[in-house]
Amino acid sequence: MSSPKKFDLSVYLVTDSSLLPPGATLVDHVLKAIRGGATIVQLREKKMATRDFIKLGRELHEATKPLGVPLLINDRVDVAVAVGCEGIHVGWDDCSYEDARKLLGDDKIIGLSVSNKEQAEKAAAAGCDYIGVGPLYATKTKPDHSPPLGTQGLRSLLEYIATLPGPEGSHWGGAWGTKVPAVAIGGINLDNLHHVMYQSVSPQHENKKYLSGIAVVSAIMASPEPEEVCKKFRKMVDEVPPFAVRQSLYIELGNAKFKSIFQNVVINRPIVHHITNNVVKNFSANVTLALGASPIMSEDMSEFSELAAFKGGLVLNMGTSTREAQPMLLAAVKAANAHGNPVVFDPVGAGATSLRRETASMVVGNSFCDVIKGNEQEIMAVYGLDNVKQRGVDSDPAAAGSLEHKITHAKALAVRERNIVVMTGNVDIVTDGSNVCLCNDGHGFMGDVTGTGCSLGSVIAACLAANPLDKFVATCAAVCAYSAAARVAAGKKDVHGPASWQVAFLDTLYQLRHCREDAPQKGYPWWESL
Ligand code: 3NM
Ligand code: MG
Repeated sequence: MSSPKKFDLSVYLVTDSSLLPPGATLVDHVLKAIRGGATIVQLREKKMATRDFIKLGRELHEATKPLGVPLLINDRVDVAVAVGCEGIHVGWDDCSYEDARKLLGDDKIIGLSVSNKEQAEKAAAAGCDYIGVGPLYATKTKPDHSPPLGTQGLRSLLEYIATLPGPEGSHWGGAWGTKVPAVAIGGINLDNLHHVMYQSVSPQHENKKYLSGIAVVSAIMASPEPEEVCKKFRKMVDEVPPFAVRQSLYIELGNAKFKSIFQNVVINRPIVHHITNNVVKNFSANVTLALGASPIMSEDMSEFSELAAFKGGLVLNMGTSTREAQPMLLAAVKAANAHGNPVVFDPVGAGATSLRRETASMVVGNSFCDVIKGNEQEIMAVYGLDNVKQRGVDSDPAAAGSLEHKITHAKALAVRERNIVVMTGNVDIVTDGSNVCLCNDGHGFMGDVTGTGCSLGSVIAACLAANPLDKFVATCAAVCAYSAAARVAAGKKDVHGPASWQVAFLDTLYQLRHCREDAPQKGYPWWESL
């Protein structure tokens, strides 16, 4: 029986000498990577003659051994035996785990690749020392790779792995799945590392399985600065990502708290960067201004990073988006993520066309969205259910389920994404996966004025940006106050239809900013109806 081994998978460097920048040599490059923080190295040379492979392995092992960084060999047990290094990594066309164990003995590290449930089961039955799960994203580094898992596929595979007991009587004690160290591999770079680590686990899920680290080829091997890159990888693997601001420990709802959320908008005047559809740009900008926040509409990638450096938030609404715009949308979210600015994603019509599905899945799969806001059909489309029915961008009432059914779906998406989901409808649902806040219907005029649904995204983004430690409450306050303002506006005496209501609605939202603790309640009656 093999025993548990001590090794650190935080930054797992897999080599590929064909990617080295001009003038670099493999051993020197790997040493620089180790100096930067690479914790384990796999020598992966697919095209090298056996004798050269062994020679290179020996040379590399001489360098890594004194540093205490394990060296593993890809595919080739014979090379590992000759080199005398710490272990191997094998896939399903290579030497089997059992044969490799026989050849290497109990002390060596043996890792297996896992890309699906079936391989996970086999790896569990073998009780291997660690697993490499991938490919996470499509990657040119491994031309023959299986279909990419994406963060969602990775998460569900990890959750499945967590349920696998492992071999009977082994040192894993029937808990191989929760204990076995796992790294993700495939297309991982400094740009996506944070959300890969953060979203690979759903904290509320009972079969929790965390990644121990990430495995990287090109982002390190092709870099002219392997030490710098590894330093960043090492730091980022352990840190809490900038977008993952903690929720305060207790959740306080109620009028006083809600008022302070809006007061903070006026005090902080966050910049709300909008990438939104052409129909609602003007209205959304006015709604943002009414609250005391500062709207900016930009669709030029070259300024996203500068915009994200301001204290603010991002509204990403894919309403009239095009295929060509996809990289631009993603760049905006990435810039916001990198600065910790909250992102409100509005997957307008997500289930209606394949372009919209694709755009939504690209955004959700490659970035972190603090809030996903949509109607029931859109939320279900993002969740990936097959039976999503959508007519244009309006929900199909015939497909709508009970409130309980809606809450279940909204929660499931929030759990999966580790974020907040707002499902709009007759009753608006706000959930972070465990807490649920229900807000009553706004007013019928909302359906008669275009942009009222989309501009809720602006209000949420402004509230989140101004209240970063209270994301859930800020979202609840935004959603509740928005519908309350719609009702209050409809009751104003000069309101006779959608046009006059729209004007009164902006006025009512504007009044939210004057709502101070010490202000007389008279004149601000919507607070009483929250
Ligand atoms: N194995 P990069 S993906 C070696 O899915 C390897 O098992 C994979 O390279 C798997 O970091 C992969 O350059 C290549 O994308 C990863
Ligand atoms: Mg292999």
